[in-house]
Amino acid sequence: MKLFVFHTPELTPTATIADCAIAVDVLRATSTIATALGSGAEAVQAFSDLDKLLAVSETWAPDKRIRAGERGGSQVEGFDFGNSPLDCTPERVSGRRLFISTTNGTRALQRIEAAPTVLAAALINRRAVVQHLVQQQPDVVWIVGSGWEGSYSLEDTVCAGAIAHSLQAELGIALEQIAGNDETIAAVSLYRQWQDNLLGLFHHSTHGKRLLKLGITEDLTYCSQQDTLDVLPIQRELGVLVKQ
Ligand code: 3SL
Repeated sequence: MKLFVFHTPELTPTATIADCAIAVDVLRATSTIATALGSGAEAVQAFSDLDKLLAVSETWAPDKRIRAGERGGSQVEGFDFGNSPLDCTPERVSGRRLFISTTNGTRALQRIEAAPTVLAAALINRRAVVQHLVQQQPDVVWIVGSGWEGSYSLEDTVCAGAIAHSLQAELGIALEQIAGNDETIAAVSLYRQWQDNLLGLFHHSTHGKRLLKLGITEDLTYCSQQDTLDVLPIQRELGVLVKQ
């Protein structure tokens, strides 16, 4: 198995595709997706375009759908949810489909949607993702950070590093044996430096600071936890993720 980390969708190769591609948007799209599925959502359908989301979700019964829209960290007017994982309680999402569009995370998912296996990872469900990789042993794995509008983000890179670090330990091999690019080594170094203070790292990150300015503090704490959710979001059909 070879693991490649790409910091943003824009830096992800276009001429090839991985056997397994993993989208990461720790703050907060993939944390929200994993939480919604853990709370019993029927599925999560991701869109980069808000109008498309509205048109597709319109064909669903209102009591079977939730529309989540985020831009710039804030909830889009007229949508049921923004992008807070804490909104995704069993009472609110169970048995419903979450139609979601966010600034960067849903774009990352769209960028890798052609891969034979597409997963969504965050720190909270890291173990479930690593277990899947250990069991399935795909040859080429991409971890694609969502970043922020084309820029690098610390929180997505540290999550990529958390996955690589744990995978290497589970397989009992040296990092150099699975690292496919320098970004993978750098991501693991970042994780090893911050693994005991991930919330502290979020306080240094541009997007963490953006969310804190908006008064979004509890989400940061929630998203900084590791391995708290045994949920593997996996793409079942284009753009539609279910819990495996
Ligand atoms: O960029 C994204 O996709 C979002 O996760 C950003 S936010 O955390 O909802 O502001």
